[in-house]
Order: sequence, then C-alpha cells, then structure tokens
Amino acid sequence: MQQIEMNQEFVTDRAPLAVVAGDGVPHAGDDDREERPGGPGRTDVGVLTRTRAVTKKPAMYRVLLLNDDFTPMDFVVHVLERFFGKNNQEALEIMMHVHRRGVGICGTYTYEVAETKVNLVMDYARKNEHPLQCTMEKE
Ligand code: TYC
Repeated sequence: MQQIEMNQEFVTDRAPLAVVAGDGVPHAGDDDREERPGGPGRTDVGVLTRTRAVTKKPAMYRVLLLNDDFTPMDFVVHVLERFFGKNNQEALEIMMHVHRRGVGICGTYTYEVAETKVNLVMDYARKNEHPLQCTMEKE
C-alpha cells in the first residue's frame, strides 16, 4: 500500500473521500421494505469510512533583525548568509535596510523554525560579543 507523506501537525480534521450510497439521510425513493444490509430502515449503510486529511496552512512568523550602533556590518552580512541562506548581495541589502530603517526581515518561517533561527542568531551574536538583536513576529 502506498504511504502518503503528510505533516500531521497541520492536519485539522478528516473528511470522507466519497460517499457511495446512503448518507444516513432518508431520500425520496428510499424504500425501507427493500432488503438492505443492516436490515430495513437502515439508510446509513454504504457510507465510506475512508477519509482524506483536511489541512490548513500553518501560521507563519517573520524573523527580524534590529539595528544597533555597535555590531559590525560584516558580522550582520555573515549572519544573514549563515543562518538565512542569503547570498552576499541579498545579505548586504537586508543589512543596509536594517542599518537605515532600524528593523528588517530575514525570512518567514513556521513557528519552530523561526524560534530556532532567533535562538541560533542570538547565541552566535553573544558568543562573538555583539549586541545584535534578533526577534520574531506573527505574519
Ligand atoms: N548599525 C550597525 C553599524 O553601523 C550595522 C548594523 C546593521 C547592526 C544591522 C545591526 O541588525 C543590524 N555598524
């Protein structure tokens, strides 16, 4: 049998794949005298119990860098390359945006990925004795 890969974290409900016959609701033309599996009067037989997952998009979070007067520009560019997969040009643009505007977006991620990146950046800045601040906010 084929295994379907799915992130169970975002499965919110199960919905019937299909209903072949009988949905539990009496319909015009239903003849309860007729022989049915389950006996006369049963209209809910034949409802498929196989379901498909009903998923919803996960909440997304922006990871932000804050400006300060002391962290070297080179270090911020390096952080953006190392933790956010930016190329040098992208990293330079984001760093300069933060430098000029005070705050900038490094990327947008699900909660746990965003939280991990914030912690990695904060630990890395601390180890290197820079006051760089990284935070996250819901999209
Ligand atoms: N303002 C810093 C400087 O002039 C550079 C800087 C940019 C610091 C972005 C933090 O998130 C930052 N050296």
